[in-house]
Amino acid sequence: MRNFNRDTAQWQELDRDHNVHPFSDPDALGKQGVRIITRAEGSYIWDSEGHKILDGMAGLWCMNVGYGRKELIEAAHEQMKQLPFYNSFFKTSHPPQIELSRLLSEITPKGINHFFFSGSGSEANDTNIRLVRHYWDIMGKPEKQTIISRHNAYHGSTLAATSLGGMEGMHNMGGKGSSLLPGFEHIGQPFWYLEGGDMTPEAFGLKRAQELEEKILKIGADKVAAFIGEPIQGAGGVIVPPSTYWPEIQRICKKYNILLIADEVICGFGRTGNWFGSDTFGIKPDFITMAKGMSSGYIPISAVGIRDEIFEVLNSGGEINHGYTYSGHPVACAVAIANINYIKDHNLVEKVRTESGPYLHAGLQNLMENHPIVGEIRGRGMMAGIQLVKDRATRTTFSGDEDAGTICRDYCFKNDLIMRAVGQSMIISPPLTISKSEMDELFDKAKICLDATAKDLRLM
Ligand code: PXG
Repeated sequence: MRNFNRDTAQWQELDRDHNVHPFSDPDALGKQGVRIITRAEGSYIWDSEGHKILDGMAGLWCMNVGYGRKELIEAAHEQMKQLPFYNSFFKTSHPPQIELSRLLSEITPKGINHFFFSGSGSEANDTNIRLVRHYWDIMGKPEKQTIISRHNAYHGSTLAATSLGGMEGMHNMGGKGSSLLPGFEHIGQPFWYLEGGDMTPEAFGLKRAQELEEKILKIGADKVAAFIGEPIQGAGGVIVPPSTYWPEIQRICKKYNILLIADEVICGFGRTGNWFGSDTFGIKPDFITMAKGMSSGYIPISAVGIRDEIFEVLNSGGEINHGYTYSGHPVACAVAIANINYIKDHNLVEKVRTESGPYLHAGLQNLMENHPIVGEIRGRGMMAGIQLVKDRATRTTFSGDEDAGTICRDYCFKNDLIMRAVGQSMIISPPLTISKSEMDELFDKAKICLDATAKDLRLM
């Protein structure tokens, strides 16, 4: 075992001196000092001070099979010995990539049988943008360029994926709108709890879906290439659309000849209780984006899955001028295969659907029933959001100095629980392998943190 022999203070100092962190204020973080994570096993991580922390976020929504699985580790080791790298550019391929594509075609939604590999969710979404436009060009409609997404959507951090996403703070980095490329439009998100007002969830779901139709008519269907959405918005706050939403989106895409991209980076690989969130919501996508749970985060890999009818067109269109050095990296493919086989061999998808998912949601629901600042529990399978509210009856959230999300997140830190705050929601997305007793621990710790938050805000 490697021994990086330093203490916490030394790590923090070196980190401050040399590391620039994603989505962080470097000065504030440097002053505060980062937490150093040194090892992990199953559903737990350990920090450099020896704290054992329950990882309620599965790393970053990705550690689907849990930490320390020897099947994945050995797959990487064996593949590194046999063929640590070869590209798939120049009329070559290799067994791990071919086997992984075959395996993916078995588990992805029906009709998705071709895959283009890359290293991250952002790169996969860039691939989607390029392939979608290429498709319309081959179809003789090169003016179909615009891609419609949702406000508050997260689809990655490359320039194109930032534009595809709907996060204003990201669009405005570098100056107002300077990180928003032309050719991207956004409609409202189907977030009933905060934005639905007096409407029923069903009526609101329809209304938000129909914003797509309004946008298409405004731009002109002959200019719109695709719509992209996550089956459940993850980073946006675990936003589960009302039941009316996806069927209406599907109808509109079909009516106006718009391609549908399902971003499954978080929802994929069992998290919602099916292999893909598209299965959970009856979505029939033309493209799907996958990453994270594809290798349970053990190694970077992502892919775009392409529907047969679409691939037939791409297949007839000459050269695809797109690719990354690490497209189909053999070690990453070998780990992804071991990961998918682990999920299959341990029946994790079915367990999430019938056992662990219902257990998680029942436990959280129970927590909510007796808690003044919990307004809603949402999610599916191993994905949940706890909406913090000031007043449950009127669905009024905290604002200004009363930042319940940050307060609660800080209590989670102190109580050795990882729960992420998105605005005024607490997010839970544990490994699919989390046991019932570990979930009980999660409920107990969450209650301590919620109680402390409510007391700070004088609501308990
Ligand atoms: N699509 C979705 C739906 C994602 O959640 C990406 C694309 C981009 O993937 P890469 O591999 O390029 O990061 C993501 C990533 C958070 C958080 O704090 C979420 C993500 C990334 C970083 C932070 O919730 N999701």
